[in-house]
Amino acid sequence: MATAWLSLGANIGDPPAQLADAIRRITAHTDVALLARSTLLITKPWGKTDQPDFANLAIGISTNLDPLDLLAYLQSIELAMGRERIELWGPRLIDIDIIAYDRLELVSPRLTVPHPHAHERDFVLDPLRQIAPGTAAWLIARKR
Ligand code: A4P
Ligand code: MG
Repeated sequence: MATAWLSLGANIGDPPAQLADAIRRITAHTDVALLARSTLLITKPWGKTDQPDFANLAIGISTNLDPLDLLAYLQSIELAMGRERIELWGPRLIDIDIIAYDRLELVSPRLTVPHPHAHERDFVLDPLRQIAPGTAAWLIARKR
């Protein structure tokens, strides 16, 4: 069993409802169990600033899926929920990123963990600190 930390975000449609729906879908998998869930935070857009505020939260899961199978499962949920990839860092119905998968360090064409921007994004770190302060500290320390 691995522990994975996921960051969820949305800024169009009904963000709180979409985040709740995404968590339901993620934990519906027989190989995924919910360990922890942060509160929902309203955050200013990072990267591309001329777009609506985001709703963000973090969850921790325990899973038997390997990292690439987990990514594929999360992407299938994004697609099922109507996510369209229009613009980098642009508005989205739902975005699900793998922030960390145990202490694995992996750079591959489809997946990089820890997430390459996690350590510099408060919208990722603030919710994560609520449920996994050690992992949040590790993300920052490994970039020093
Ligand atoms: N990929 C590689 N590593 C990972 C990982 N650890 N987790 C690949 C998830 N995906 C990973 O992502 C592009 C590709 O990254 C995927 O196909 C996957 O193979 P994407 O979700 O398709 O594209 P994207 O989300 O538009 O781009 P990107 O760079 O992932 O955007 P981000 O980084 O997700 O940023 N501001 C606030 N306040 N809150 C937000 O939630 N989100 C973004 C999006 C920008 N600004 C924000 C927020
Ligand atoms: Mg993404």
